[in-house]
Amino acid sequence: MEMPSSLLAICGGRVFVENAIVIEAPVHENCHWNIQTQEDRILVITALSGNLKEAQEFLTIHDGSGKDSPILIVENQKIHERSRKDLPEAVYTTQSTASIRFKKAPTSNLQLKIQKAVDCPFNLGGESQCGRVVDEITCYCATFTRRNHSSQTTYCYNNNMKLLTLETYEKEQAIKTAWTGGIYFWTSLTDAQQEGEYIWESTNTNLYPGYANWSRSQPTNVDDEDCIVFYSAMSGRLYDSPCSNINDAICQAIP
Ligand SMILES: *[C@@H]1O[C@H](CO)[C@@H](O)[C@H](O)[C@H]1NC(C)=O
Ligand SMILES: *[C@@H]1O[C@H](CO)[C@@H](O)[C@H](O)[C@H]1NC(C)=O
Ligand SMILES: [Ca+2]
Ligand SMILES: [Ca+2]
Repeated sequence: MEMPSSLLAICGGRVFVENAIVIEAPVHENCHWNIQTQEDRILVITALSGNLKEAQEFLTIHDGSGKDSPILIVENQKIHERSRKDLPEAVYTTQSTASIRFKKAPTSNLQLKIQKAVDCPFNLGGESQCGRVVDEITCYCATFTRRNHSSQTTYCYNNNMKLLTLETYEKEQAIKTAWTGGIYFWTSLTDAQQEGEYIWESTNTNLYPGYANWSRSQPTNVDDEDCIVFYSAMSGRLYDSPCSNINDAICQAIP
């Protein structure tokens, strides 16, 4: 992950957020920041040092950069049902721009971290659950309608997401913690192109030499098993399986 560039004690201005920036609270009053990220992404604001709720005494965060853009408040932020409970307090915009207006200079050290994030949908219907299950910038949705691998790929795509990738132990654990209980979820891992050459289709990356946590004696490739499910239980791991099997799935959106 790229280190956020830090804007030290500058009084306001225009900034484009490639991935993340850090704003140090200004020492002057009336500092005004206009912040923008990629058009189809949103912004998430957290406090690196200091407390975001208390910071509302010194500044207002606006959804958009217009003069009349509404003020965003920590308390009013929607919490996605499956989100991690240990994520920092955050404010999300609904669009790619935000503005921050300091009414007065904070009395103690305050650093705001502003990151590019993806929107997390609430409206996928009763058969699905979404949340910030890994970190504050990504979004994951589980669908509990069982479909074959290609239909689940399409389902994710139709909702502006992609089928799951599991590139690290930490991510695997976070997914497991969010949706435990022995559920088979389709992932985007497949060796359909060439037997034994596993590719995370959603990111077009080879499985090897990356993190690969197969269940014991998997992959087996009996009956042409070219799609991979993740068994979500505390001891759960990967199994290869026929692509025509029907399973639940997890979709992901990554900024
Ligand atoms: C694979 O997953 C199991 C079950 O969560 C875990 O105990 C094990 O440490 C993981 N393996 C690796 C190589 O991380
Ligand atoms: C997957 O399911 C869809 C919809 O039911 C069906 O049209 C398609 O043929 C299936 N594909 C495979 C590989 O089973
Ligand atoms: Ca195979
Ligand atoms: Ca198998």
